[in-house]
Amino acid sequence: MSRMLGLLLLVLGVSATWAKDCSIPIGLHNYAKHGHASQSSTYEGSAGIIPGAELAIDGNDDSEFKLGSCMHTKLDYGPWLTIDMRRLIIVGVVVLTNRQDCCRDRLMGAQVLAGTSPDVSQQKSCGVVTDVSQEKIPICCDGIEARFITIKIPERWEHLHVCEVEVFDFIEGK
Ligand SMILES: [Ca+2]
Repeated sequence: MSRMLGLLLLVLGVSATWAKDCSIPIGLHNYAKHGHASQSSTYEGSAGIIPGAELAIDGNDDSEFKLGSCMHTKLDYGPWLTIDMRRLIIVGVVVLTNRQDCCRDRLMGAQVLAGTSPDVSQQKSCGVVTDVSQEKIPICCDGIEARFITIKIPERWEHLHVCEVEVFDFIEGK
């Protein structure tokens, strides 16, 4: 292999790595914050908190339930949260802030979907939550065109709770 070819492959390899970068963006516009959110049901809250879907996009990422910034469904089969960003974007990364005061394992296996239709069956999968060890969980969408983002726990009875969902667009070369 010539040195030039090796260098070219190295550059291509680095570019491919960048294209799959799912790190949490800093200082970019969060498209979820200006949207509308709905959820499969609303938990009959405690401490006077009604944990509606809007708390997932209120711009507040406090991760203790009692602080009133987390959405929370009832015990549903396949609970879901959908965010309408009210505009089409090319989605790069969706960042979930998981609840930290209790029950962080409930988010394991949650699917993050994105699409142009509010119909979840028409949305494409960005990825699945496989690690709940960190408060903030980035899921890479890698360029799916979408107006709607859904977080759904498939095929089990579960409470879904997320304290913030942030959606960032895809930056070519990042
Ligand atoms: Ca919140």
